[in-house]
Amino acid sequence: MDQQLAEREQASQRRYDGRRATRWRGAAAGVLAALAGLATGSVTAGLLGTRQTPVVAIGSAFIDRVPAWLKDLAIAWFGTKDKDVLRTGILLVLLALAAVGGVLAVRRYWAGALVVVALSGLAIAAAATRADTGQTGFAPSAVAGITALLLLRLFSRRLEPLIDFPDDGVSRRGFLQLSSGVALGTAAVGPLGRLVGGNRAAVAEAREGLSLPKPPSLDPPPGVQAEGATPWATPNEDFYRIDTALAVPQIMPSDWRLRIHGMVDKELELSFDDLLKRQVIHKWVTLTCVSNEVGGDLIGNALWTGVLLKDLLDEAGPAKDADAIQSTSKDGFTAGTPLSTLLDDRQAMLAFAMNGEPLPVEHGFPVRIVVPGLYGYVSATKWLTEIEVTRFDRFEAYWTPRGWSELGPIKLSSRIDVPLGKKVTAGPVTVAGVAWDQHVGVSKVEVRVDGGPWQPTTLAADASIDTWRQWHWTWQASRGTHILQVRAVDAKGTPQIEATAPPAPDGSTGLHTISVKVD
Ligand SMILES: Nc1nc2c(c(=O)[nH]1)N[C@H]1C(S)=C(S)[C@@H](COP(=O)(O)O)O[C@H]1N2
Ligand SMILES: [Mo]
Repeated sequence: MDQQLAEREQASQRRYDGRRATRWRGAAAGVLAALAGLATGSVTAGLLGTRQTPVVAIGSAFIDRVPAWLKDLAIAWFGTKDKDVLRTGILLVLLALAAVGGVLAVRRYWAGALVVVALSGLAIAAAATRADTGQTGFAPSAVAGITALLLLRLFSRRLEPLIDFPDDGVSRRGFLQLSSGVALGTAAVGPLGRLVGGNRAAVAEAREGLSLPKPPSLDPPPGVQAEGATPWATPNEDFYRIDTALAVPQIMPSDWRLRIHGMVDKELELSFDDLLKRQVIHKWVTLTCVSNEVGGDLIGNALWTGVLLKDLLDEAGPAKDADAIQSTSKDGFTAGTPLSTLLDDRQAMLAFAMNGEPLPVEHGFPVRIVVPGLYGYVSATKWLTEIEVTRFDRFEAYWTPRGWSELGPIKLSSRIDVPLGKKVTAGPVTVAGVAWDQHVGVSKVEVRVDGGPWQPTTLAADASIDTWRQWHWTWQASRGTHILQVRAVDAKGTPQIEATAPPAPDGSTGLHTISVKVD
């Protein structure tokens, strides 16, 4: 009787020890499985070129949903570190829940697995419901979840025997081996990911973590949108992209340096933080590519945030006989820009944000040049690393020996956006579009039908002479196929060049002409 009791007592004591022994091991297993999952998730993000690591996905969803007052409070408390705090917070909560999942998984694998499925499901849902993540945004979180599930299974197999036999050396050693294996593997995955995926994930995360000075408003100025025309402000994801970079340069903001040198009194070297400490401006500027064909879409309008190049150049003190800068990108691209366009009132800038977001990596992250009035190839250097103050007779920029003009002021041009390729029925039809002559301005836009008389259109409000201007006109359309044409006049009264010219060497000319079938 007594012996039975003692045996039972012993057994229950052993189970108690077993539970204790497996509890902290289970928690460690959960944390290790989660860290390994986050690591494979990051590598997946790097390979796919998405910035949606699981933590970023959850963080972005959180930021989207959090009330404004809480955001303000976070910024008041943590300043520009608010996003670091948020990411650390999310990581800690994830790891704490993973620890709970690990403890549960020792005795009931499915219960721990449920925790993992719930957490990765949350991240997958967060990534999948965001507009800007593309098709692959969910994948890093899915890979993270699968990694964690598999590892948790291995861990729970090793830990199960310890419940009944807490002193079993073989099981203990097995757990230790598996833990150190997983820890080593996790530590190795990061550098491996950078090797195969470039620095993409790290740069994407750094970009996501930046808190930059925000423009007072992202809304277009009142009255600039003409009914039916292209959106006046071009969203970042729709902004045209032109560059010679086979692989987009990946620059960590913390590594970025800009050297301003050459024909100057004082050489300057700036870090990204140095730039942020300077006076910041926000300015709508319409960027245009010299390769844009008549009627083409290599043009976009964005709200740029950055610092005035004039301020920096004044500090460096250009020599009297300098007439140009040669700007250089991380990938070796160069542009030659007249010094005068950087020192006059047009507010040429070093931009680090676009439409209120850090520059997208493909648009020059972390810093690019924006000069109103000049085509991109002579001014808008992305992934900027160097500015040399010099003279045009001392260098040739990237495109000059390749058949393009040394100087590239944007040409006055106009475009019909509607009714392009749309079904049109006889009666009143809205005809609308854009016209641009950056840093000169547009004063008039006219359209004509079938070579008839030029008709005045209604111009939308002008935000500034550095942006495109929208126009619209109501056409009393009759049945049949018709030819529509548009032309603009600049703010000085000079009409658009009607003769057709190709983009090379200094920008296309000619009238945008479309054919419309009216039923
Ligand atoms: N580093 C780098 N910057 C560059 C280029 C390039 O090839 N490399 N192309 C220029 C050209 S031709 C244009 S039109 C603009 C386009 O800028 P976007 O891609 O942001 O629209 O970037 C300019 N900056
Ligand atoms: Mo361009």
